[in-house]
Amino acid sequence: MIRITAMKWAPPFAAGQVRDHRARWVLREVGWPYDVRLLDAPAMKSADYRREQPFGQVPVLEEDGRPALFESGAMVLDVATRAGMLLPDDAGERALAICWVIAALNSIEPSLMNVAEVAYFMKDPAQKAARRPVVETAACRRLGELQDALGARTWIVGDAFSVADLMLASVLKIAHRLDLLDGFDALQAYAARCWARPAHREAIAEQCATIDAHRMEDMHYNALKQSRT
Ligand SMILES: N[C@@H](CCC(=O)N[C@@H](CS)C(=O)NCC(=O)O)C(=O)O
Repeated sequence: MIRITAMKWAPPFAAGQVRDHRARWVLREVGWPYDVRLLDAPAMKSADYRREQPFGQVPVLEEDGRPALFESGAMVLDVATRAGMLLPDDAGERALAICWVIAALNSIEPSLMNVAEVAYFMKDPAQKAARRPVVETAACRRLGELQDALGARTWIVGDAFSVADLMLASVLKIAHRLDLLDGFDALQAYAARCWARPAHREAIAEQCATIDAHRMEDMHYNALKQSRT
């Protein structure tokens, strides 16, 4: 049985966005059952867990007899490849779909995370006001470039939903939560198409139900702070 690792709780801005939704989504797309292991903060930063996830983060995807995978992009590609689903049949298109998974994570997500960092974590109002327009301009440039690349197509590569669409739509959730998709009508329609898939809706509902069932105290952040002092 496949097991993925997630956090017991996440703050409201992250509910439905924590990256284990990518593993849940792809597994539901291909119809493979899985268990979920829930961790608190000290467990995520423990030496034992770091042997599976060197950065002390979620998600991890484990299966008997295979090494634990610790990058959501790797999980999505691994599951799709092994299932023989969610990747175009044509070799060239398949290579391009993989290219778009990497682009989502490497060329688009970082610019959106820069905005998220300001919106959710920067405390000083003056610093926040000065930085937000800078990072927002850069992020919107990337979104515009993605929209141009998508053009009038339904899916980013080929004529069917693929892992490339899954990962792009996952990354676009960050932009949506930050109200950055306003004005990008084609991207919004594209993302909505992907988010409407039953596998995505179920994955998000499952993650949110876990978060709702826990409280911040269940993460034991204080115990982690104390162990670091
Ligand atoms: N590149 C990694 C990023 C994983 C990541 O950022 N995980 C976040 C949750 S979405 C996390 O574990 N944050 C808690 C922490 O860093 O302590 C992936 O795509 O799997």
